[in-house]
Amino acid sequence: STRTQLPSTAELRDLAADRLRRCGVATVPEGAGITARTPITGGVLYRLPAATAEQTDAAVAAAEAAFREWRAVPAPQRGALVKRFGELLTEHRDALADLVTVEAGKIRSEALGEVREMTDVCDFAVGLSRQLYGRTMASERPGHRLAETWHPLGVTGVLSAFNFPVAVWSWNTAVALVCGDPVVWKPSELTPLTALACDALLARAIADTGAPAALHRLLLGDRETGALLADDPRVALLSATGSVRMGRAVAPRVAARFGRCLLELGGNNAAVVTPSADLDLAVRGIVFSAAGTAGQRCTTLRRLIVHEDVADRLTEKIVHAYGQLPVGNPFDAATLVGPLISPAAHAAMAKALDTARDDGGTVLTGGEPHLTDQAPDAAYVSPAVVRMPAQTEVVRTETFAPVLYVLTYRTFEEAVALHNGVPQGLSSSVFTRDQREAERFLAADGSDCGIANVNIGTSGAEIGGAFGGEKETGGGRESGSDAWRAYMRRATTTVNYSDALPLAQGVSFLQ
Ligand code: UN1
Repeated sequence: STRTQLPSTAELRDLAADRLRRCGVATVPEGAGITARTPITGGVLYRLPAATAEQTDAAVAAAEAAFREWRAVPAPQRGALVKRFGELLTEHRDALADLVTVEAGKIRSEALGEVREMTDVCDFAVGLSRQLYGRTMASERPGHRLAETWHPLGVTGVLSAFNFPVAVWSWNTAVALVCGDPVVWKPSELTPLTALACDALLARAIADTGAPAALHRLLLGDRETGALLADDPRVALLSATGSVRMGRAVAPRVAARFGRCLLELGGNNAAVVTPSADLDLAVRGIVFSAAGTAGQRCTTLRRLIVHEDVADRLTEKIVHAYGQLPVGNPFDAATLVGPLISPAAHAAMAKALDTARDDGGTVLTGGEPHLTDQAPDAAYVSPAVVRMPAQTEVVRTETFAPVLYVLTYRTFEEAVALHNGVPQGLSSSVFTRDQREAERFLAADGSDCGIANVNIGTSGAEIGGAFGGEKETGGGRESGSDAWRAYMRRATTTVNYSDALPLAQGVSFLQ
């Protein structure tokens, strides 16, 4: 169904201006390089300046200078900054969530969830600030101590995507700051306003705690700004979230100077549904993961691999559930599917559906545009489910839109082979009540993804685990567990407290 009443671009601009002010952005800078639009109407909210090469250089230089100070501040004191930042995020939760809805088109509950993800990672990072543990190892030599210490790494560059305009930046930033690293952030060109709000809130936390002002620098820029950060040897770590294409452009440049990259690229996530699965529970998990966020999460469920005995029953239930999804104004409490980010995203979806049909697929539901009269520059569309005869090229490709391809299998081996038979390796699920199947899916020769779930969907991970994936997803891990290690350097230390000088490996020299 379609929600009919959309706010006007002018109303959304006023709302954005008010929420920006509340977050501490008194005036939005004016320029020509970056266009802030709202996907709710497709209209232009602001035109902002893009960072020049000189400004990018100055931002990195300032962050580098801040690093020299910050690395010597004890980690628990660094945690105090992140604690303050988390408080400010909680205070400004509603304003920030509104900006996420205006700029990324997320429904209210998901926008609030994204801000919650930010405060969660702040809590995590504050705890981490007292737990940046190294190991001590048993030395093979008498009177020797062998240990490792983790030190701050240096300036962390963050390139982030439109679909999680604030949370992914915060995973990187909260952890980098407690690890002793300043951050230079280039957000997506599509989401400059949420970035201004985050930058202002963090600047306030920095001022409130007396930390160096240049611990955070925001660069509103384009691909060229990203390339400058990739090439800059002062950027010790470049954490990049986005498309595989972006990763291919950035990673070799960082590698050429032996810099460190943390890549979080495309996903093509699948769920295997076995005959023993609780189908009603599976449907809820599947629909949230496939149609939630209008299919624009890197963890979105894009492929369903269903046992042939339950395929018809399951797809019928899914198609029924899709029929109940209200598409429309994301500020409307009843809406579950907001707009796609742009008409280009809609065009990519339509093209994928055409290709799927050419490949012998049947579109069971979805693909219809909505609200085209009211908002011709926006892209509202019903999420689609497509039954496919085989895992063709289009199924193996990540289209950043709500298209769920359904494939069937006969044996569990076949299901796992189909599951792993794509270039991406981010998130995965199995729905089953058979413990053997669940464990086989999680085993070394099961799912090849960085995230493997049982009886929940592929999206909506908690921040406590390490987030990321294998193959073309890029191999990086962010947020929880020991992902912090990517933001630090390890020093291995041997101390001789004896009056002898035994050499390792029993080597004898000048003895
Ligand atoms: C992303 O889409 O880039 O697991 C991140 C999830 C969220 C993060 C998604 N916690 O779906």
